[in-house]
Amino acid sequence: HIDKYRKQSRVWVRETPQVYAEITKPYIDGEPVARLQWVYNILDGTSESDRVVVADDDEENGFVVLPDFKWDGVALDSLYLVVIVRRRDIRSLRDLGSQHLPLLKNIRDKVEAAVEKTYGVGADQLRLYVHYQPSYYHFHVHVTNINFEGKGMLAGRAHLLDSVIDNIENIASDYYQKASLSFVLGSDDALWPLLANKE
Ligand code: M7G
Repeated sequence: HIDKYRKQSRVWVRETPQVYAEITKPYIDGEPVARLQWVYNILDGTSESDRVVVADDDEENGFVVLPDFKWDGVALDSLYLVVIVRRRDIRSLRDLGSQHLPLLKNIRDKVEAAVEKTYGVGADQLRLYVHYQPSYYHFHVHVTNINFEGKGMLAGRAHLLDSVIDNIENIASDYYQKASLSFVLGSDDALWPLLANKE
């Protein structure tokens, strides 16, 4: 976490589907499963079970919502929750297709309703988005108050859940397999030696 905010060299990377297939995907597939242990502990209920805001137990379309580490749990203006999906086969935005629309819409509908009920913050006060690249390759959605502004929502990293749903539903079901996705890469990132200064 500290590494992320340290001064480091940064480059803009445009990841074509070919670069994803040849470089990024093999890297993701080779990541040690142990990096996701904290996620599995939350899904199994062995950690943070007392902090769960709302959970849906459906194996395909279910998820667990809890306060993100980045939130103090008190100041609603900086409300920050993380939605972790139950299924373990979606590594990132790149894997999403029309078969996941029920999951994505389920998250949008139920999380908005639960946040209103639990915190009194309405759906029109929330920003729901996913990161590409994320730090952890198990699909999750960030939920923040629109008044909260942080590096995590900069263009080139944050993809709005509304737009993700719309792109898949109305543009192409394989939108995220065909798109070139651009992001900033830092020299401390594990992908740096693989993706920086290519071409
Ligand atoms: P990300 O987009 O993969 O990476 O989001 P980022 O950290 O660069 O934004 C993962 C999110 O999960 C971040 O918002 C983290 O703060 C949050 N997070 C990470 N861990 C290890 C935990 C945890 O153990 N518990 C909770 N509640 N949140 C975590």
